[in-house]
Amino acid sequence: MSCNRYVAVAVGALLVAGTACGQSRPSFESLDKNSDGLISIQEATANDDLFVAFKELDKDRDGNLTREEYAAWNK
Ligand SMILES: [Ca+2]
Ligand SMILES: [Ca+2]
Repeated sequence: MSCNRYVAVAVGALLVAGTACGQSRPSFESLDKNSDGLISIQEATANDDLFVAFKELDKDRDGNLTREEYAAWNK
């Protein structure tokens, strides 16, 4: 009984850790809310990691990420 309980807790912790690490990046489409083919800084705020990386990824500094600019982060 107590052993099963321990396993359940361990599995639960792994699930939480996997979610917190966000191992799969969101798709370009899911971030491009208005479907204009660009991720604006406003759209990037939906993802904390992307928001932090935004300035670095926005190579031409136009305030938007193209699909190519986003791909540099998405690897
Ligand atoms: Ca957009
Ligand atoms: Ca750009």
